[in-house]
Parts: sequence; C-alpha cells; structure tokens
Amino acid sequence: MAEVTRFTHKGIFFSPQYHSVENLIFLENEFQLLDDDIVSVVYPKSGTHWMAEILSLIRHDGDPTWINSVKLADRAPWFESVTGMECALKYPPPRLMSTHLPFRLFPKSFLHSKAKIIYTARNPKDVLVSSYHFGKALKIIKDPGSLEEFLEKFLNGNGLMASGSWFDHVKGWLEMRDRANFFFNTYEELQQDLRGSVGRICRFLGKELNSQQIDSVVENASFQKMKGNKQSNGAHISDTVMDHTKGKLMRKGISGDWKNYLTVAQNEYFDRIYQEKMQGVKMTFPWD
Ligand code: PPS
Repeated sequence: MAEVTRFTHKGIFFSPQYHSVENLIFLENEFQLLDDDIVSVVYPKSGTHWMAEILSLIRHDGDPTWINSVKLADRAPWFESVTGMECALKYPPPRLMSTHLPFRLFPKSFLHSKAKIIYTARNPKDVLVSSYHFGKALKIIKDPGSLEEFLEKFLNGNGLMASGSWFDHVKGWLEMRDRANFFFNTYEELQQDLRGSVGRICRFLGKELNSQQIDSVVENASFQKMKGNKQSNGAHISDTVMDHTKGKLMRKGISGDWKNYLTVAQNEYFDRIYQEKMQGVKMTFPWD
C-alpha cells in the first residue's frame, strides 16, 4: 500500500493527490468570484454531493439530463483541488462550484462580489460517523483507527481533510449570515422537507420553477436516485484514492445514525466539547 502523505496549509491539512499550496494561495488571493457564481460550501460529509445535485437540477428546471450525463465534479467542481480549479477556470458562466474550505481560506474576492453562497451544515455527530466510515475506505488519509480514536481527532479539528475543525468552519461561515448573498441551511432540513428547501433555495437564487419542475428536482435528488446515478454516487472516485469495497459515498443518507455508534459516555463527552466550542453562537440548529 502506498504511503499516505499530507501537507499543512494555514493549520489545515490537505492531500497532495488533490491539493497544492500554490492553488490554495491562488484561490484565496487571486481567484475572482463573478457576480453570477453560485458556490456551495459544505464541511465534508455534510451533504456536498446532495447540494450539488439539487443545484444542478434547479439550474436545468428539474430536467435530469445534465445530472445523468455529466459527472458531479465537472458540474460543481471543488475549486480548492487542482483539477477542480482547472475546471472552474474553464467553466462557462454562470458557474456552479463547491468547496469544503473554511471561510478564512475562501477567495477574498467574495467580499466585493455578489456571488451567491449556499452553506449546508449537518449534525456534527452524524458528520463524525459518516467521516469515520468514509475514512476507512479512503487510501489517501491515515486510517481513522477506532471510533474512539477518530472521535478525538474529529473534535480536535483533524477529521478528513481540507476543512479543519467543524466548530471553526460553522462559526467562521456563520459570520456571513447577514449578507444578502449568503444562504444557510442544514442537511436535516433537506431531510425533513426537501420540497420546502428547494423552494427556499430557488427564492434565494431568484429562480422560478413551477410545481412540476420542483417535483422533478425532489425526485431526482432523492437518496435512491443519487445512489443509482453513477455520475453522482462516487463511482468516479479513483481506485487510487478510495477502496470501493470498503465504503460508499452514498452510505445510509439518514439523520441520527450517530445513535447507532456513540456510547453514552462518548455522547456526553461530545456534548460537553460542543457546548464549550459553540458558546456564544446565537443560533438554534435542528440537532440542538
Ligand atoms: S464528501 O465526500 O465530503 O463530499 O461527502 P458529502 O457529499 O458532503 O456527504 C456524504 C453524506 O451525504 C449523504 N447523502 C445524502 N443523504 C440524503 N439524501 C441524499 N440525496 C444524499 N446524497 C448524499 C451520504 O449518504 C453521506 O452520508 P452518510 O451518513 O455517510 O450516509
């Protein structure tokens, strides 16, 4: 098995298979966001693929032809990766892009642009469990070890990659919440009422879809449909990056799976750290 390598940039670790310091510096300081850009910002394992699929469908008025024929990473490239940046630079506007980055590494040009940001957060306990399983299949990160060991890494900001601490990520991005071009939503809201969420996202984007078109977005962005769509279900992830026999991107797609994994003591410990780190955040989340 090849040796796992990683590098650290501004306190956050990245994989040389995907990222480079040059690209991260270029992205933060020189990359120009355009007023008609849409960027989906999601901490890993919190609904990145789901939101990319929803936004792809909205862009095409619910028509699934695009999502069924073009791979998700080309429809909504992760611009912090080297190949994602190449794709973003060639993307005919209006661009749709994704990122796992914390706000402090995001393009500075955002502060002077009307680019629209959609931020999706998920219950961190479910993020932990999803990351743990995915981490077991990823060949480009160190083995997560036991759940107990990974819990500690996750709470210390060393989960998967390219994103740092969940707490810093959410808090950093929430500082943008009063901006008209920033929309905050959660994985749990998507779960509870996808149709309502699609309507809210459309209003934020200034996109009008009729009832049948919204139905089509909802149907085609369902877990079952996405799991069966090889353009969206992680099938494109290279065998050098992931052992597809050990895990799946489209794993369970539910909320509250953490209850099947965390012991009472681990849950209490998590809650204690959560309270400490989220002190002062004046916002109620679906998992609170
Ligand atoms: S990644 O690799 O960081 O980009 O992963 P990400 O896409 O952020 O998150 C993967 C988790 O999202 C779940 N998922 C969905 N849930 C419900 N409905 C739909 N349509 C959907 N699409 C993806 C996926 O199953 C992963 O969660 P877990 O809990 O592991 O199942």
